[in-house]
Amino acid sequence: MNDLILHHYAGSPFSEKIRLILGFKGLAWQSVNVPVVMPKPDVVALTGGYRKTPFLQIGADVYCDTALMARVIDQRHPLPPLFPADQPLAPTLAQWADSTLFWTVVPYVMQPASAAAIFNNPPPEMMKAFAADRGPFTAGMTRQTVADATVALKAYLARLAAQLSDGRAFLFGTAPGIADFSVAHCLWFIRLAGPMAAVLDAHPAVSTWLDRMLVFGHGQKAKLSSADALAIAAAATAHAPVGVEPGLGFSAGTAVTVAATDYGSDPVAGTLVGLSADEVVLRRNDERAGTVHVHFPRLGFQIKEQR
Ligand SMILES: N[C@@H](CCC(=O)N[C@@H](CS)C(=O)NCC(=O)O)C(=O)O
Repeated sequence: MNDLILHHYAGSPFSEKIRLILGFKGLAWQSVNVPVVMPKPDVVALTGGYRKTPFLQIGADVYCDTALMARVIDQRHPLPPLFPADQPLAPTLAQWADSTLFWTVVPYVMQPASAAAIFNNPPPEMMKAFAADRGPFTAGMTRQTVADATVALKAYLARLAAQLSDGRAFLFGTAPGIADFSVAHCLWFIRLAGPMAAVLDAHPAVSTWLDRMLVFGHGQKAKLSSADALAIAAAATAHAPVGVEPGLGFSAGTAVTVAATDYGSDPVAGTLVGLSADEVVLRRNDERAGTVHVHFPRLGFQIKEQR
């Protein structure tokens, strides 16, 4: 059994991004189901307060944000490559998809007709609880109206169709890369949206490309309880090697907080043990999870000294 533990839930687009990457790599992994709304006590025990979905656990190392998780999976399982050398701009297109495209798809998909399909005709209290949870989660963000999002989505789909119009199999050519997975999870979410999914029909090349992406599947998953995942962290005797590189503004051993700069910005407090251009790593102790190293991408996260 692989030591990769994905904490996720079925309806989460960013989780689908990682599930498809695990399928692309043909990996076996352990699957912990997390709650869709707060409270999430077993999540917070591992992450220290980061509540976004998904996150990846390997022993007592916890990796937050799919941008970092994708790199970690690719480093441990390099073939087939997720970051082909001939796709230097793919991570930047992925970053656009994970932010702009995702936050265009969300308001489009959360219209009443499609929300009913996604949540399987939810009772009104459930939608109220969901809205009450996500309000503070995205406080401070300017959310697109449905009218804005519909226009933008159509423009983006037309651009994607133009990119695929020479008959290429994937966005940057014959092999898929990180950009394909980041765009795919957004469009997968539209596919769940019942009648509103018809927006994809205008672009058969995009639909065919999405089918090609979804064929990668999810690899081999085995269920794991969150209690067992916590026990695995507590029993681990080592962490992935890390170090604080000089010249990046912070020294090893400093008490810091790390928080996402876009939304879901709950700060995680700990001792700085790792820092590079790619990641920031905190050591923290939890009663149940033991000594955990929590890893974040450096891009899109703010580090502050604790006062
Ligand atoms: N930048 C993050 C975004 C993750 C994200 O926004 N996930 C959504 C679910 S798809 C989320 O956290 N929703 C709130 C929640 O699950 O509590 C990543 O790449 O992992």
